[in-house]
Amino acid sequence: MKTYNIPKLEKKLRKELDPERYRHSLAVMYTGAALAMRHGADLHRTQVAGLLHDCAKCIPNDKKIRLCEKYGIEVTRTEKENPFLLHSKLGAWMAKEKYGVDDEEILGAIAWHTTGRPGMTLMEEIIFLADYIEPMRQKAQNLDVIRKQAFIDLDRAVMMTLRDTLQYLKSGDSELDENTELSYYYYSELCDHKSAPKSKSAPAETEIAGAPAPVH
Ligand code: DGI
Ligand code: FE
Ligand code: FE
Repeated sequence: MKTYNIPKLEKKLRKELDPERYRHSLAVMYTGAALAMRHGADLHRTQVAGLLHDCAKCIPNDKKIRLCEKYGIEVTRTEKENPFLLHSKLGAWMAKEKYGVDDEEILGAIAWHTTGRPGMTLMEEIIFLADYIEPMRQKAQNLDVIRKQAFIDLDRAVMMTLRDTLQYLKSGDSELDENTELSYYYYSELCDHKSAPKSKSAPAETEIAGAPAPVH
């Protein structure tokens, strides 16, 4: 597996971002690393994804649209009207073309870090959450609960993040990207399913068949 030169990537990224965004990128890299340790994701590749996730963030919005058109990256109507959303897709393209990342899972984690998508990979979920919970984030509600949950049950933490993001977007009258909504439905159903009792309809005999005899 390819090893990336992280200090070299940091040096290049630092020139592309404003100081605050660069600090956030480092924070997402280290928070992603902690989550990777906890949940068994690849530590090195998760750090690369965290470091580069916002590499297109500081490109002016009109240039984001122009670059997407130039490089054949599809721009939806919602993205055209909310061009900041494009920093994820364009970031994945830049990670590949400008930073030499050819790992599909890293590129996916960058591409989906803003809206999420139904059925994210482990690394995608980790970067999606690391971006939301890194220590310098302060504004979102329920951060303390979601931070804790991210180290207990990733799917549930993703669901809570999407739930709160949608609530925030609706309260501010922002246009919803369909991926944010579809992701929430997916994770919400997944969590309902997980917490449902396993075999409610199974007859009692089946459930205790093979169980050790009670000791008297
Ligand atoms: O780039 P960052 O600020 O680090 O974080 P991000 O890429 O997750 O972007 C966060 C913003 O994206 C936050 O203000 C919520 C917004 N967002 C997420 N999903 C949608 C959305 N904005 C709109 N308009 N529609 C969405 O579906
Ligand atoms: Fe972002
Ligand atoms: Fe970010």
